[in-house]
Amino acid sequence: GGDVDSKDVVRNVVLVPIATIGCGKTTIALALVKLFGWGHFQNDNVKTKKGRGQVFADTISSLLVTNPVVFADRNNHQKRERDQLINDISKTMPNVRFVAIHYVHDRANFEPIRAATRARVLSRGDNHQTIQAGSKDQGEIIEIMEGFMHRFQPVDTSDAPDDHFDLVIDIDPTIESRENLEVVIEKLHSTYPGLFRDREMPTPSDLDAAVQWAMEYQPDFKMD
Ligand code: IDP
Repeated sequence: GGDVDSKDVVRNVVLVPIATIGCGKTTIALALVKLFGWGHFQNDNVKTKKGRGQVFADTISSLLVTNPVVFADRNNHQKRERDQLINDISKTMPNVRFVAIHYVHDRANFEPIRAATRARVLSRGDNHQTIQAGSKDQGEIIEIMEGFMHRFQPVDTSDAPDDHFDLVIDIDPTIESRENLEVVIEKLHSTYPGLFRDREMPTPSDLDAAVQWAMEYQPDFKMD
């Protein structure tokens, strides 16, 4: 919210992915970090057991002090999680714009989504924040992924909490992260040109390189 026109927004933007495991959230987040130096925090780096949601939200709020845009990297696949994140951040930072990065999950498209996300997660061994594929059997991983698919609640801006989103960017979990990254940057640029002021926009080969770098990045924290 806030009274400032979108065109004049230069900071305090939180990117909220709405996704399931293997959609490419972390890949896009890391590519944005590489291209623009924005902030990024992964839920699995919250090392406490109690009050994890609050710690996650507080970390995003604190990153907004030094980063104009912060990527809140968790699935946020249920309205309850979106509500908690938006409320807890808004308590400490009243003028934040929340942007949904909505990996659209139509029921009719579940089979292609399963095929794409499973292929990514199962083929990449230990390179994942939530699932270290090497440490679990495939059936177990698929069950965890199915749980997220089953609980997924699409964005509905006609009602709370999703009516708090300033912008919803729909992307497709079955296509390459390179293409989704381009859609995200184009939408952000057209809605909030002030976030990109005083800088050259990345070229197609910059986008290629950023996604390549993101896919080679190894997470530094493992859950056991
Ligand atoms: P998530 O954060 O939504 O769970 P990521 O960790 O970004 O998903 O991606 C899951 C796996 O798929 C990672 O190993 C990542 O490197 C890989 N990946 C992401 N996007 C692509 C793509 O466009 N093509 C091939 N592999 C990809």
